Amino acid sequence: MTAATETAPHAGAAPSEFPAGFRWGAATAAFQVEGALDADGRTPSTWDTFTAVPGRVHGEHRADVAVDHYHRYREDVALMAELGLNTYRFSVSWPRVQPDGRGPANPKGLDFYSRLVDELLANGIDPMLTLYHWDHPQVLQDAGGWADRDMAQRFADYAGLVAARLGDRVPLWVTLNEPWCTAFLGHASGIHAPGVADDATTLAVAHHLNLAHGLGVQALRAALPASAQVSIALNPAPVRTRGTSPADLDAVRRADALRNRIFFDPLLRGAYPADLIADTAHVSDWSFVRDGDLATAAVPIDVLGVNYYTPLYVAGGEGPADPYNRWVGSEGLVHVAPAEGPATIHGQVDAGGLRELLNRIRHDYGPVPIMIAENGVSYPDQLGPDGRVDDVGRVDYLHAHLAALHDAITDGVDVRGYVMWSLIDNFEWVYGYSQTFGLIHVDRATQRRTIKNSGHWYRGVIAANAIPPLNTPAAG
Ligand code: GCO
Repeated sequence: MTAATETAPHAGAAPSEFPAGFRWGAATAAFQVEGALDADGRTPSTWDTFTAVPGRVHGEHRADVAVDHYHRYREDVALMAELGLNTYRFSVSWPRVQPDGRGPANPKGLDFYSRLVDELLANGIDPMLTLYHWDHPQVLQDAGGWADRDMAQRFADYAGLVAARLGDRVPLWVTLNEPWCTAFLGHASGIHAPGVADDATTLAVAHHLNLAHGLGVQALRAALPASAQVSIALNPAPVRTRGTSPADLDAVRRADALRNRIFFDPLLRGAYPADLIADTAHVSDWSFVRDGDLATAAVPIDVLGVNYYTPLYVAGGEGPADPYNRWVGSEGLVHVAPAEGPATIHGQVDAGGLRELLNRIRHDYGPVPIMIAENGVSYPDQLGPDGRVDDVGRVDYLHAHLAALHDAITDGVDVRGYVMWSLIDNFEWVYGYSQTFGLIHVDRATQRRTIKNSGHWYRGVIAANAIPPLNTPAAG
């Protein structure tokens, strides 16, 4: 992995301009914002089931209301327009559209997304539709879920139904959101739905997701106009070590294979990394990979979505069990907490890691166009007595990461847009509502929305298509 990690100073007097036509957006996900879990024919998802088990979610919070986006979407689109977004990334709830996980679509389920798309377009905002953001129908989980190869075809069929209804108006499509989380958090550590903890299953799930992505792209291409852009949103991370021993350096290689190359390589090169196969040979013989699968997984995409939060620090040797990173088949590999710098639930704040990551992708996988499909931070935001949310920490975070992104573009990386996570405070999975990532604050008791100072700052960036010098104080 190459590329500088320090962000070139943007302390000059001139703003740093982004390319013409650069996309500026914000993101949400169905289960995190919609609520209305039993409205209009929706059936339970695997996350409905997972979060219903006591002890799994902070404060026993539930997503049955979330931020009521299902009913308040017009108000939320108006706020997106006030922010000046030209792109809104949202996900479709599979069990809303296909309650039985197979068979014909539920018209009322699709109707909601059709209304949302029309509201976005009426406000000059391009829809960026994620087909799968972890909430597949429970009925499919009962049939084996992603551990079962058939799930890949179920996903492709579902993709075709959504594209048939919305493909005339949605220009940007994302097949899967963060398959690493589905595979490793959902099936290795088990701290995400469906709560499985089995190394061999994790590897099969990762492959079935890669296969599903490829079959999904084919289904989308069959239904969409040629102008549509198809992508996937991965959550890679720069992998680092502070150690110098051979074990430390080998820990970087192994963690990079399990976090990054297990998806980069099949999707962008049509093959799994040989070292990954070797490292995990005692866990699985990888016989779940069948002839033709990798050619399917590697079908061309138009854009690679990158969700970036933080680098990953590892070391060789033994260490405490790490609930977040279960290193499948890699005993003697430990995730270490970063020693310095401000840390959040996602780890160390490190804007230079974004530049490093994007240069690595370009260096190792070529000039694939990139969209930042998620980047953001949770801080404990408070509504002040003046009715404003002075989230200066989030402004600093966004400013530093946009400066790093600008540097990566200057380095030659083809970046087409930036989608901030998140538009609005929402249900943060096992953290419930305890973590707030939004540009928009939500009063949980009243559902009242308030644009935070970071939202006002972001609106200025979008209007100028540029970031101010880093030494410019955030407007209060
Ligand atoms: C993820 C998911 C989002 C999270 C966000 C903040 O990256 O984990 O895509 O659903 O809410 O990243 O953790």
